[in-house]
Amino acid sequence: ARDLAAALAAGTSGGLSVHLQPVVTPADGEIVGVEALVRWTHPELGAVPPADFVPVAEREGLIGALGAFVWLAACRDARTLSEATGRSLFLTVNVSGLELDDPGFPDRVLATLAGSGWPAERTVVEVTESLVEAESTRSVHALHVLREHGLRVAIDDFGTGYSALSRLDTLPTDFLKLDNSFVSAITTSTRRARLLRSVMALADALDLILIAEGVETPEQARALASLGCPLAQGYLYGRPRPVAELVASLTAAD
Ligand code: G
Ligand code: G
Ligand code: MN
Ligand code: NA
Repeated sequence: ARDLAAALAAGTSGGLSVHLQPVVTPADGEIVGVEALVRWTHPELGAVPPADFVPVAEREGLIGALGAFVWLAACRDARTLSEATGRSLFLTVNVSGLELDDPGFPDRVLATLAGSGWPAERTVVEVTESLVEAESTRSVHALHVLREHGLRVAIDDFGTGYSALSRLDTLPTDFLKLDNSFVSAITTSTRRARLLRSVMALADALDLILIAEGVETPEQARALASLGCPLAQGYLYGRPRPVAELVASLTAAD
């Protein structure tokens, strides 16, 4: 925890960084957006997964500082990538429940967007339903405020035990991100493929855009494309990488 506090105080030189993973249209693999994913390389431990240090940041009251670092780096890197590729990409940023519940959160995000010149209209806040405390009207209010300013909201990890259909009705939402674990079996199970078709119908009915996560094989990509899944993400299209690497690979391909 002390190391994380020091790293946050030092920012990039403390081993923290943000990687970007492409979000694509599955039929052609064209990049249309990126998800920002935080990374921390500890001087002795090496790479520490966010699943390990994000909870520590939450417990130690460091989540605000971590979020501030991520938002600034993500906006800056997304702008670099958009300018280098000439594409009008969107950016999604993961937000923890505690961060969202902080009364200053919407204003801080809006200030970061304004300061970095990254448009609110191309910004998506990723939340997991479980983290938007059912009783926290403040968290829900924060999402409404951000949407009034042009941002959009994605429900992350949809299809896992943490998501509830009832919340789809009450949360202000624009995207559904279908969890990795759900996509893995679509080509080997007809029932799973049918289930996916139903989830797509559900998304359509609620005017939500579906993003299938964890696409690793061409077969999965074909299955998603043939079902008309609008957006996808996964190692097949690109791993989370530093912006410089992504710029290099995207501009070399043109
Ligand atoms: O990239 P992956 O292992 O590496 O991410 C693991 C988990 O960490 C995911 O559930 C993701 O939502 C979360 N995560 C990644 N980056 C961030 C971030 O910047 N902020 C928060 N709060 N969570 C993040
Ligand atoms: O924010 P979220 O909980 O959705 O985090 C997504 C996680 O999935 C991150 O840890 C990211 O690095 C990881 N990931 C992204 N693409 C793939 C993939 O194709 N396969 C697997 N197994 N994991 C992936
Ligand atoms: Mn996510
Ligand atoms: Na997910």
